[in-house]
Formats: sequence, C-alpha cells, structure tokens
Amino acid sequence: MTNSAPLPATLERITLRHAASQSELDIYPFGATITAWRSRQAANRSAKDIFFLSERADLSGKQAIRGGIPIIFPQFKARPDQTHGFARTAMWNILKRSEDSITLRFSHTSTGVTNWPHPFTFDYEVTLSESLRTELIITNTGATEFSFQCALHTYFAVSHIDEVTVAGLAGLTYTDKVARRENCTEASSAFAFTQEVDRIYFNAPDRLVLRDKAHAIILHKTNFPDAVVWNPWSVKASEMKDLKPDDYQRFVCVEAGAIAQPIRLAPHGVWRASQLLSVSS
Ligand code: TA6
Repeated sequence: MTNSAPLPATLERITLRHAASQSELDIYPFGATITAWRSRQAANRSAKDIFFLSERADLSGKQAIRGGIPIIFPQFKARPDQTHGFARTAMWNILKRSEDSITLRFSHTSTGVTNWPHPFTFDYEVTLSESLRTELIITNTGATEFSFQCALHTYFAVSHIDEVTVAGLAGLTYTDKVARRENCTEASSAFAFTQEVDRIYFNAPDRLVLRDKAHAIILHKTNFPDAVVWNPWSVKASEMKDLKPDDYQRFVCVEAGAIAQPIRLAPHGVWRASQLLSVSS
C-alpha cells in the first residue's frame, strides 16, 4: 500500500500525559503506533518504559515501526505485499485529543489508496491513566460485507527473556508456527521462553498476565478472542534489520487478536474491541 500523500521529512510524535499517575505515552499518527508508555506504577517507581522500541526501528514512515503497539489490520497472515495489513503503515488523522487521550481515524474509500477495496472507517481511541486503554472501532461504510482479521501487536519490554512468564494460556489450543503444527494444547500455567516462539492461541481468556522480575503487566482484552505470543529468538532476530541481534532478550510480544475466525462486517456494521493494560509491582 502506498499513501497518496508524500511522507513528511520526520514523522510527528505526540506525547500524552496523565498528571495523577505521572505517566506519559508517545504515539505516532503514522500507523497510529504507540511507541512508549512510561509508567511510575512499576516497582522501582522510576518512570519505567513498559514497551520495547527497537533502537533500529525505522521512523521514516517507509515501514512499520518495530516496537510499541503496531495495529494489525485487515489481515494477520503473511502476504507477499503486506504482512499484517496496511493499517500500521498508513497515516492516521487526529479526530480529537486531550492531555491524556487521543482518537485517531483511518478512513479508506475505494479510491485505491490501498489494494483492499472495501470502504471503512477505523477509529483508535487511546486513554492514558494509571493504566492504558486502547479501543478499536471499525465501521463498514460500504454497501457490501467484508471480513478482516485484527490484532494489537504489542511489544512488552522485559528485564531479560529468561525472567519472563505468561500466565493464562494453560489448556488452550494453539497453532505453533515454528513447529508448523496445529491443534496443539498448552500445558504450562506459566509459559516461559527458551527458544523461538510464534504461537496463535485460540479462545484465550480475556485476562493474561506477563510476569517479569520486578513487575507484572495485566492484559485485559475485550472482544479479541485470540492471543499471539511471539519471540523471534536469536537466529530470526539476527535476520531482522530493525532489531539488534540480542534484542530478542529484551521483549516479548503478547498480542490480543481476532485471527482464527475473521470478523464479518455487514454494511453499516460496527465492530469494537479493546485492550486494557495495567502494571502491578
Ligand atoms: O505476531 C507474530 C508474527 O506474525 C511473527 O510471525 C513475525 O512475523 C512477527 O509477527 C513480526 O512480523 P513483522 O511483519 O512485524 O516483521
């Protein structure tokens, strides 16, 4: 997908602030990508960055930003031209904003801005408080039904990959994209990372907990039935030009998504989903 408008020399970055919790959030209208959330809720009370953002992330607008929360839409699966869809590389417009909240809108008509013909509007509401709430509102503004997949591809910063577990996955059926196996069953109640992980968990509970050495992140999803867990590990990380080879030790992706059953949206239909992230020490 290529945007019709020329890209600015440097991408605009907007910072939200929530005075009561002394937390801050950075978001780029490019891809509506949140890239940082500095929260004082973490154990050490200093402003800890909750999200991982690669030092080699491309911030030129030529490709998706490697880190924070890229938005995956309208498809999750790989495609030669557009892995994970065009939303994360589109320029979104600011609908409204305040000190601690912002709503961005991506409107697509069938004018060929993307190679996806269905008119829609996609509103992304970001609200910063002691926690971080992101709500997605997708409306079919066309005359025919379309279906899509959607996910929040969140990169959580971790103290070290060896220190991290994910709780809430036990008993779930998942597809293992590394082993290329389907219909696997998760046995672990505290999933740890010892190798490349690329799994799509189906019908995951709405509450997942990422535990790190000094704090825990509670991810509460609404209307996102699935969850993806990803870490590229050393070989894949070394092959990715917008990651440092040892960056796999610094993040885990836990992604709320609607993947297994694409969402079907009738004309004038509206689909809402949200993610609430909170930090506990
Ligand atoms: O969410 C996991 C995944 O689909 C992996 O398969 C890997 O491709 C990752 O996303 C990153 O994809 P990207 O297109 O951002 O490089």
